[in-house]
Amino acid sequence: MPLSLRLVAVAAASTLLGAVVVAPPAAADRLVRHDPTGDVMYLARDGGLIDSPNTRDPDIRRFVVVNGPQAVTIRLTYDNLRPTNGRDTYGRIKTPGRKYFFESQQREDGRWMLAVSGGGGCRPASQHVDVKKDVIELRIPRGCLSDPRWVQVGLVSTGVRNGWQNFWDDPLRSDINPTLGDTLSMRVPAG
Ligand SMILES: [Ca+2]
Ligand SMILES: [Ca+2]
Repeated sequence: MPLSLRLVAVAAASTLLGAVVVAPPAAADRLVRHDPTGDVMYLARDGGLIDSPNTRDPDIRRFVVVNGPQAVTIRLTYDNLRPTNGRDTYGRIKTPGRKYFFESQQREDGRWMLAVSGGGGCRPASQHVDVKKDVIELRIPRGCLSDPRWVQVGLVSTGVRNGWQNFWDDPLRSDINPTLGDTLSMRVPAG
């Protein structure tokens, strides 16, 4: 399915007046992508792929990128963000001049870690995890990304079992590409 900028169109029709109200489009500095649930795939060690629709923990259902005035924010809404024995979400951010890599990990001890590389270190990057809302939000200050005019973001969410990233979901595809980061979003311009 091709990517598209989110167009917020809320129409309301009155049974009395027959009026239709359409909200203005969403801000141009963001990408909102809805991904199906039940599209997790199992990646076997021999490279084989098998549908795994009942594996919920790495299943992303909404993917938002905001190229905001202070930071680039990546907001991921999962189908079920309950604690697991291992979860790893990683990908890359492409800007006009560089590529950066990031990894958000829930370790076996339950702690959440975020690492951003490729920019000479990025300690101010942070993440907020809201398990009740099934949301992980990564916030990467613009200074870490050389104040990008636009960004493209690609990532995969994986469920880890026995030290192996068995279960995969890519919020930009209904299948997966086992080659990390090959699926990039469209450009999201700075707001
Ligand atoms: Ca999904
Ligand atoms: Ca998907």
